[in-house]
This record gives sequence, structure tokens and C-alpha cells, in this order.
Amino acid sequence: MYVRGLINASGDPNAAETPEQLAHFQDRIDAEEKIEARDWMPAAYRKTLIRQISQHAHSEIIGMQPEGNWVTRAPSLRRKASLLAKVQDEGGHGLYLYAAAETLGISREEMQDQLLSGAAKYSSIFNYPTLTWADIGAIGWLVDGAAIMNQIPLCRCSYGPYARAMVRVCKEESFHQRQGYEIMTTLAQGAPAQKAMAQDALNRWWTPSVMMFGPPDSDSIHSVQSMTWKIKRFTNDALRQRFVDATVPQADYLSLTVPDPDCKWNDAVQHYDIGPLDWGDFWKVVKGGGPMNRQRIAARQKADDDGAWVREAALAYATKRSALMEAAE
Ligand code: FAQ
Repeated sequence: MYVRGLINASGDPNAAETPEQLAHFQDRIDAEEKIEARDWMPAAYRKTLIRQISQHAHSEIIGMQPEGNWVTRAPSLRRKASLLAKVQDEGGHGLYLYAAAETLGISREEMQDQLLSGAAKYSSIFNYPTLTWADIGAIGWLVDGAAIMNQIPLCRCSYGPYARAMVRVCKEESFHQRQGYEIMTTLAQGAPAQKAMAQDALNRWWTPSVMMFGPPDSDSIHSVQSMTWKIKRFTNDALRQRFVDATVPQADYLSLTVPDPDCKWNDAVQHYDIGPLDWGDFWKVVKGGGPMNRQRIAARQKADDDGAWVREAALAYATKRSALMEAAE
């Protein structure tokens, strides 16, 4: 009989993983079968997914802050409505992703604790300030543009709940990218001061966006294993290159200049070259030393503290309700 997950004979999920189980699991991955929550999976596969999905969820939730900063200052009702919708979408993405991670056996509370204690990471990009309205355009254009490039392949991730969550996330990210590019178009075609504001935002967001894809392949400790498991489909550098190739012509169209003198079309390889990146700066931000790391976590902690009474009330209501239902049976 075909055993979908090849559960070990003892039925004990903590029993040592046998070579047969591991080989069968890899066969399923190679055959492009989706792994589902109740299927057998190696402990390291589960751990990698919990790490990546929870960090992705944290990024969406922390990522609401830089743009949330401009909701009350958007320049028109139309801009305000679309920015509000975008920020709400990011909150929704965080929730789908936390739900996907929960299917792997970790609780929301544990993930939240890991974020607040600094044990779990979130994307480096959200540790930069949003100084002007043009930053909202730059985030939509560049940050959501980078997110789409990274996330479209995740719709084909081997883990079913993550892959399915990503389908809807990617549709919404496309809308986000377009609203950002439209803001940049309006500013770039506006008064000289508006165009200067757009260029300044591009100057500040370009390098952090290019770095969002993660360290170069030579320093990416997880890529090889994650690609063998088809969690990741492309390396960090491959996706970074795709982003640069798609985005530089968009900057040209806006008559804005990417802040990298080495960024030039290379006819021989049919790609844009870029100059060296300061990875020391990237790691400083990842380790908590970016301009906004402390504020981001403090704001998240405050939201968690302020929401405690809602969680307590919901729990008290659910307990009371189930007691009443039991009494009625
Ligand atoms: N920031 O071996 P790798 C968005 C860490 S969502 C911080 O290459 P991996 C939507 C990495 O965790 C943006 N840390 O790791 C939005 C690892 O450390 P660890 C988030 C980073 O996992 C838009 C170490 O470096 N997207 O933008 C970063 O194979 C606008 C070694 O790296 C996702 O999370 C970084 N940028 O590849 C929301 C997508 N890069 O964990 C609001 C899903 C790497 O061992 C507004 N995630 N590190 O302690 C992924 O695709 C992957 O996890 C990568 C990293 C590509 C991010």
C-alpha cells in the first residue's frame, strides 16, 4: 500500500529518522508533491519552515509600521484610502503566514515571544525611516517589487499551507507595487521639488531593497538545503539579479537615477551589473543596529501590551461559552 508520509513503525514522531523515511520524503519533493501538515517530515525541514514562515510573518507585521506612519498625512483622500488598504493587507498577510506556521506545531504566542525577545528575525528593510511622502512611493515600488520577485516562486514551495498562502499574498503585493509606482510617477512628473523628493527616496531605498534578498549566495547558509527541499526555488543572488533587471528600466522611465555608478547594462551577459554592496551594513541592521530597530520592536511591544485585555476578554468569553454549552448537553 502507498503510505503518503511513511510514518515510522512505532508511530512516535520523535523516533529517530530512518534513511528510508528521508529518502521517501525526498522522492516526494522531487516528484513535486505537496507536503501537508499531517505528513511525515524530517525535523530539520519542519524547523526550517517554522523559521522562514514565522520570520516572513513578522516582516509583514513589522512592515506595517513604516507606511502606517503616513496614513494620517497622505496628500489626498484617494491616496489615504489606498495606503490604508495596503497597510491592512500587510496585516492580513501576517495572519495567513502565522496560521501557516501554526500548522507546523508552533503557537502564535511562542512566535510573538521570539519576535519581541529578538530571537526571531524580520526583514532588514523595515528598519529604515519613512521621512517623506515619496518614501511611500519608493516602498511600494521597490520593497513590494522585491517582495513579489522573492514570493512568486514561494507559491511553488513544497509545503502546501505556505504555498497556498503565498498565492493570495502575491496578488495583493502586485496591487501594492503598482500603487507605489504610480506615486513615484506622479512625483517624478511633477514640480522640480517633487521630482527631487522622488530621487531622494530612491537614493535611500535602493540599496536596502537590493539587500532584502539576503546575503550573497556564498554566505547564504540555508540556500542549498532549502533548494533541495524546494522551499526556495532560486538563490538569493538569482532573485536579486531579476529584481535589478526589472527595476532599472522602470527608474529610466521615470527619468530617475539608480544611486549606483556601476549599475550598467552588460550586453555580454544580458543583465545589469551592480557595484559592490556593503554587507557589513546589512548585518549591522539584521543584528539590531539599524536606524529604526529599537522603535519597531518597542511599537510592536506596545501593541501587544495594549491588546492584552482583548485577548483576555476573548478567552474569558470562550471559556464561559463552552461551560454553558457543556451544561446544556
Ligand atoms: N533581513 O541563508 P540565508 C515584504 C537572514 S515581506 C533579515 O540566505 P534564507 C512584504 C536569514 O534569516 C519581506 N535577515 O537565509 C511587505 C538567516 O538568518 P537565520 C520578507 C535576513 O532563509 C512589503 C541568515 O540571514 N520576506 O516585504 C535577510 O535561506 C511592504 C542567512 O540567510 C520574506 O521573509 C533579510 N533581508 O533566505 C510588507 C520571504 N535575509 O534565520 C510590508 C520569505 C537573510 O539563520 C510593506 N523568506 N536573512 O537566523 C525568504 O525567502 C528567505 O528566508 C530569505 C533568506 C530570502 C529572506
